[in-house]
Amino acid sequence: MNHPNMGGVALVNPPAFVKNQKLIDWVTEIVALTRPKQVIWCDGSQEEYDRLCSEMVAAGTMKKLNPAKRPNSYLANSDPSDVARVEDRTFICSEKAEDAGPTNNWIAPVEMRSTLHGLFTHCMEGRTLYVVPFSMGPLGSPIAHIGVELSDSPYVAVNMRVMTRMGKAVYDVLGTHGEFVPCVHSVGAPLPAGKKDVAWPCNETKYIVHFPETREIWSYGSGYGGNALLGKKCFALRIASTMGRDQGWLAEHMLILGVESPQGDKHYVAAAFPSACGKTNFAMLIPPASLHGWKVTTIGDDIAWIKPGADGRLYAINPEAGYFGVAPGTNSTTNANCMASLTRDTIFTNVALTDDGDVWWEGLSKEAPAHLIDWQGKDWTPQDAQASGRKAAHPNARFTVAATQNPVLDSAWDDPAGVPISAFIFGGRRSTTVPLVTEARNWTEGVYMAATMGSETTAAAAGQQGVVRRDPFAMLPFMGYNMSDYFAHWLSLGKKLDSSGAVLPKIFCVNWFRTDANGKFIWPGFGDNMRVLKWMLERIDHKAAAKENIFGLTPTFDDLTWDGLSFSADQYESITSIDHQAWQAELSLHAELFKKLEYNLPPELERTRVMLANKLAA
Ligand code: SAT
Ligand code: MN
Repeated sequence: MNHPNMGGVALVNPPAFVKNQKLIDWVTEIVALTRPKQVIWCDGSQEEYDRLCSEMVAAGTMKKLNPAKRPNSYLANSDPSDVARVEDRTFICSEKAEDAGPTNNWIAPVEMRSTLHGLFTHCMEGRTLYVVPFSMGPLGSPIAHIGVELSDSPYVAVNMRVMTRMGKAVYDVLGTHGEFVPCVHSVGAPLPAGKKDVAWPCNETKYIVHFPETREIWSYGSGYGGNALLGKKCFALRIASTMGRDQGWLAEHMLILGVESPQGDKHYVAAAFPSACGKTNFAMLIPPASLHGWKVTTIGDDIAWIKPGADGRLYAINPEAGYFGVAPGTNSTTNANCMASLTRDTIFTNVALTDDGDVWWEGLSKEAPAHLIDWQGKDWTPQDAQASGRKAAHPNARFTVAATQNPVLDSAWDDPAGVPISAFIFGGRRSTTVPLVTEARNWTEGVYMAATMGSETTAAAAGQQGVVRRDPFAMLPFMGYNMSDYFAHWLSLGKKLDSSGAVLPKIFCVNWFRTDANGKFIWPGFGDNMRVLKWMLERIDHKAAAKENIFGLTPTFDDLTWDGLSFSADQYESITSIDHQAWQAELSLHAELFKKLEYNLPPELERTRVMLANKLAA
């Protein structure tokens, strides 16, 4: 093979502001392995962002949208084979298989290192290696952690600038001896001299690899989302969860929102839902006009890092600085704050292009435009769609946008100390069985609810959609260690806080997604979820009633506020009823899960299951 760099390896050339020798040595080593044609040390400036975007426009990776419609915004279309996270290609390579546990793919580190060595050898040939320094969390905050991603994808570099605190200031925080999590990413598409590039390079072979003990991330073959923006799921969840286990904190797949009552009482809650179940919408919720005076503000929409404070309360930060949200279904009714965030300076991926140079996706407007270029670059009309069912936007199409563009961003979103959490909410997408809302009677019961959560799969991950799978804590695809050890970590944190005399956050379980006989959602959701949130806050402040049921505490119809919504007691019954047969089946699925997670499963959880089964049988 003819390597353009055969005669010599590209110059690493660190700029003067990079003073961390370990970083320079590591970049030198990866450059020698992957053989890029050049190295660019990103400074995170607007000038750099604009330049990389222009280069991608010239290369056909992105289109610039009409500046009169959507200033400084771009549309990228990925390869049709590279549109979502690849869970079956995601690996946790701990020394021992049992430390990855039965929910993760495990390969021994020595074996994986040798595979990666083969894959990464000369894999960046003909491409630029971008050094992308980023901070997860406010720069210099004691809760924040630094990562450096080496990527041959300019799309990754610009997305990381939006999604994290990225750039020169990170090198300053790193100083000469600061620690960082090394993240190596390649699209796996070397470009030997004379070979023409494609718009979205990637490789059929994909590996998303984590070494939890040495805190390293290696990603190969994909340029999309969580596979490639390594600060997000790979670092902020999989690696950070293991850091949290070792250091006594939590890294969770949770949005964080602030909610203020008309009297000015403010609480923060953190809510876990699987991917593409509406976390971004919930985090930016606009309360119905009939509930005037209630206000919701956003801290984060996807990930929370949570640490016990000196006062015994749990404090949360959003380690990210932007949103990588699902576009389809987003509109000014479902999420007006989101729509307001997307008016400029946004990167869209896999949505459709309108004839006047703007974007469109299913659900943006009732009527689709008469003609579009779909996410695969093909002509699209509503008539074609009707005949073939072909979508204009991919169901996992995304927007990347800075948090600072969110009109309801909470004033404490960037506070290095974090915000105190009053409640945790866990929710899955279940068309049957699980009621609208249940409050756990105690911490253990709450952990049980979270651990046994099920959800119907979505387009956020490659694979079959709409099948119920157990997704404990909405962390199934994001756990960096053994799931049972993680349950134990939650239980022991609760015990520790409780014995310190602290008031533990309440735990609730919700389901917005029950459907009627025609498969239509019964609960209006979106802004009306405020009705449930309001009840939760009143529970926290001892102002609302609840009724004991088999699984926990639930509001009766009269405990919720119905002003401005016509929703009957019968409808309420249809989303809160407990079907004994369905729950017997549900509990046997919990038993199946516990069987799978038997190794190190905390005995409290099985005890709770037996207690619930007995109540159900009584
Ligand atoms: O692709 S991402 O992992 O970033 C989005 C998601 O699945 O939540
Ligand atoms: Mn997510």
